[in-house]
Amino acid sequence: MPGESVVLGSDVAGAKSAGRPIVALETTIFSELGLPRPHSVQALGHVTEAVAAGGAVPALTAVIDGEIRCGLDTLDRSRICGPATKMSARDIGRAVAQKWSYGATTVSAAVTIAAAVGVEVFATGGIGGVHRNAAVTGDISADLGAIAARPVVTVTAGAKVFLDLERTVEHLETLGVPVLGWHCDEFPAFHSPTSGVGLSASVTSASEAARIARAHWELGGGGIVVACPIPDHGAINRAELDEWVEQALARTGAGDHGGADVTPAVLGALAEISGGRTVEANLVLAENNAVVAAAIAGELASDRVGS
Ligand code: PSU
Ligand code: MN
Repeated sequence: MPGESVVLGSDVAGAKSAGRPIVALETTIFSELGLPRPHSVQALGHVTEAVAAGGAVPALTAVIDGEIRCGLDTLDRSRICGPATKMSARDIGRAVAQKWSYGATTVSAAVTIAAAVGVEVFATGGIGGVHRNAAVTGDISADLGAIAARPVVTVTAGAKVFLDLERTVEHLETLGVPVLGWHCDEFPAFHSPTSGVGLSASVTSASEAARIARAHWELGGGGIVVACPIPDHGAINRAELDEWVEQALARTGAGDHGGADVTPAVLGALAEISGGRTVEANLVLAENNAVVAAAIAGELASDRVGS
C-alpha cells in the first residue's frame, strides 16, 4: 500500500488516529542547505512552535538512515539542522535503497510524503518555480509538478524573487493548480509582499481555503497553493531586493546553468550580500506560513469530524 513504508512520528501517529490537524514541513530549509546556523535552529523552533500554537501537530519530513519519516519528534535538532543531501521527489527511492543518512526534503519530496500518509496541509518558506533563464536551461523546479500531482494544500510566501514569477504562476495554471492569494491578489515575491504578477483568486479565511480544497479534491483534483505575503515587519524594500538579486545571480553564475545546486547557491549569496537581512525575512515568512497552515489544517480536520 502506498505510504506503508513511511514511519510516522509518535505525535503524528496520535494525531492521525484521532483526526487532529497535522501540518507537514520540509527539511531543506532547516538543514545546512537552507539557512545558516544559528538561524536554522531558530527557524525550526519558531516554525514548529507556530504550528503547535495553531493547534496542529508539526510533521517534519525526511529520509533518515534510509527510512522515510513523517514526524521527527525523536530526532535531535542538531541533526535536522546539520549536513544533508537535497532530496527532491524523484530522489526518495534512491535515498531509501542507498540508505542515505539524511535526505532533506524539498517541497516536491515533502508533498509526496505528506500525500502518501494522508496529511493534507504543508507549509514551506517558498516553493521552487520557473527559473529566469528556463528558456535556455530548461530549469523548472520539480516542486510545481509534484504540487499539481498530490492532493495537499501548500502554504508558501509565493516563490523566490530570483525566479521568473510570471512564468511560475502561468506554469501552475497550465498544471491546473489553483493559486489562492491569502488576503491579496498578487503572487508574493518571498522576501517582498508584492511582485506585480496578478492572481485570479484570493481567500480571506482559513475556512474558505479549506472549503475550496475539499470541493477541488471531491473531483479528484491535486494540490492547491495558498500564497501568503510576508508580513510587513519582515518585508524587504523591492528596489533594494532587486539589486541584491542581480548581484547574487551574477556572483553565482546562475544565469548560465540549471541544476539542484542553483537554489542553495543563490540563497547563500543573497544572505551574504544583504548582510543577513534575507535570512531574517526568511524566518518571518516561514513562521507566518506555519500559522496560516495550522489554521487551514484545523478547518479541514473539523470539517472531517462534522461530515
Ligand atoms: N526556498 C528557500 N529555501 C530553500 C528552498 C526554497 O527559501 O532552501 C528549497 C525548497 O526546499 C524548495 C527547493 O523545494 O529549494 C527548490 O529547489 P529547486 O529550485 O532546485 O527545485
Ligand atoms: Mn531546478
